Amino acid sequence: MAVEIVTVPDLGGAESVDVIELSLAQGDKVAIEDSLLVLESDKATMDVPSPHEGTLVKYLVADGDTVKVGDAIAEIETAESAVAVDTDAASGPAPAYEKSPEVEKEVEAAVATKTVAEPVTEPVPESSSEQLILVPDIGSDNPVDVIELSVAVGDQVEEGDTLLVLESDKATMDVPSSHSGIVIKIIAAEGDKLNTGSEVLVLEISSLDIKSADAKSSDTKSTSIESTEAAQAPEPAIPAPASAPAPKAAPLAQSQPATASADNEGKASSDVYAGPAVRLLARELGVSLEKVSGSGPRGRVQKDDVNDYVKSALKAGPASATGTGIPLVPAVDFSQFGEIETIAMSKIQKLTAANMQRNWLNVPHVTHFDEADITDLEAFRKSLKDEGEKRGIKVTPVAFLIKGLAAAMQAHPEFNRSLAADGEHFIQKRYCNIGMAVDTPRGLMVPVIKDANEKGIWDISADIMALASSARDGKLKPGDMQGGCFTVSSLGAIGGMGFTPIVNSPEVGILGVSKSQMKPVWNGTEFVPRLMLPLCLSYDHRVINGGDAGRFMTHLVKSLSDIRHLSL
Ligand code: CAO
Repeated sequence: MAVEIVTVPDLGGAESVDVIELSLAQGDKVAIEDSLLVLESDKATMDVPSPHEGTLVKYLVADGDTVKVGDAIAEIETAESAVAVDTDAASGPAPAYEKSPEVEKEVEAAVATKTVAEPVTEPVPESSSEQLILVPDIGSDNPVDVIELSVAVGDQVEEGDTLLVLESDKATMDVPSSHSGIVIKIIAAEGDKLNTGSEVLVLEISSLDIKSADAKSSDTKSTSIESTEAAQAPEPAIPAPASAPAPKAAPLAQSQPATASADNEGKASSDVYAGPAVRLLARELGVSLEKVSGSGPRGRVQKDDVNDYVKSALKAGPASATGTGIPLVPAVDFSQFGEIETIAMSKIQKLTAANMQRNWLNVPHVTHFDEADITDLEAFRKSLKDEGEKRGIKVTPVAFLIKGLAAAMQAHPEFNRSLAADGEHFIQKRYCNIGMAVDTPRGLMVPVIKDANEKGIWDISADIMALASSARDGKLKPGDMQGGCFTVSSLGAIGGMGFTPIVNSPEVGILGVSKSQMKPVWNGTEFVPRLMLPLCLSYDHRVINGGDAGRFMTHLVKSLSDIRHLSL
């Protein structure tokens, strides 16, 4: 083993530059050409590639330091046999230069001045010609993948603008335009494999552009290494680690995390001021760079900015993490319309809000409506009043609903399932616990009646009373609210004709119950007054089909209409 000192390579004329990014951490494995750090002068940024393969022992500089050619920047532990590569631009991997927006402006200004000073003294006839753009020398015979097309037909491109991004198994590179003009035809497509000399696209260029490009080319060669190199050769970026192919993540662009950028909004990704290493990271994470706020000098997007963007996108919840692209509701200052008071939500209200949103967004709901004739059930329930008083138990219609639900779930086991987290299996439950929504002053709570299928009306009624009272007194234990298979939400004592309850996922169904009413019902020969109970069954359509729901509801309605079925 040996320790090699890496020094600052030729800076293309710059005397001293700032260290603006340390790309690795102490102890990281380094391959030849991996970016070690990013330097920035007042004209350009560049990645410094490693000339050695090994392990990063330590950096000898820190973020923000100013360094010059030959300064020691890092120690790399290498195997004795490892071959060192000279970082000098002539023989080693070229540092990846990237023009800052200021440099681009300077170059444009220089070209404009030149154009006015020299060729435009003679009027140039306005004509246009087509220019076929080819892939420049990519330094290898192996084809490389087109991973990003940065322009579209009709776009006006300036010389040096990125046309497309190529990726080999070792590196990504931006292919800049060698001319200014309008894109009239795109030949290469994303996913294509291209070689040096492959056709990329066709530009329509005016004679003015040709002249100015020529003038710029001859002039800037001597004055600005960065700009001419960038315009005429592909811009090598940070080499991708050999073992880590760039995964194509789903774009996070639709989400709106807290760090959504104001300064880069509306720009094309290729116009955002960022280095090749950062572009690679953004591509790997599926982040659109124009959404990221740059915290570096002059708004340069850094790796940390991309990582922070992803963290904040994940923190923003399902709308961002799942890429649903749901636009946020704008904040409104209601005080402009009248007097207001801001009231803090209770913990339960906040939890309920989060659960409802999660379930509403994740579960494809359908609600099935029906009515049960509970005239006889109600007569029977009332007949239990005296005995109930002796037992200290009040029997309400909800006890029969829970009993009926448990029986229907036994007969239709698909209602006692959950979708497995992998989305490819059902979990069939052999137990039958039924949750009951309870309206409390602090918010909605759902205690669970355990083994409802094994209990009679008295036991279920006793459970309802005990759990509802604990919920209202804030005395429920965590275990009282766990293990539910299905939920019942009764608004019968309050009113209403029907509603669409939200499935309490990962349960697959919820039964909403509204207020029973006497209605005239046709019995085949005449209308008779019957007590009808409105039932609303919401179900997860990934697990339950409409036919299943219809059969389940019919079973439930039948057993509530004639409770003798519950004893079968
Ligand atoms: N139709 C007509 N009357 C009904 C009824 C119905 N569907 N269900 C219950 N009732 C009547 C009962 O007959 C009883 O009246 P009597 O005292 O005259 O017999 C009275 O309402 C009992 O109401 P209750 O609320 O005290 O008891 P319950 O067993 O009916 O309900 C519970 C218990 C915990 C479900 C209920 O109190 C509750 O909190 N419901 C709200 C659920 C909720 O908020 N759901 C929405 C969730 S999503 O936002």
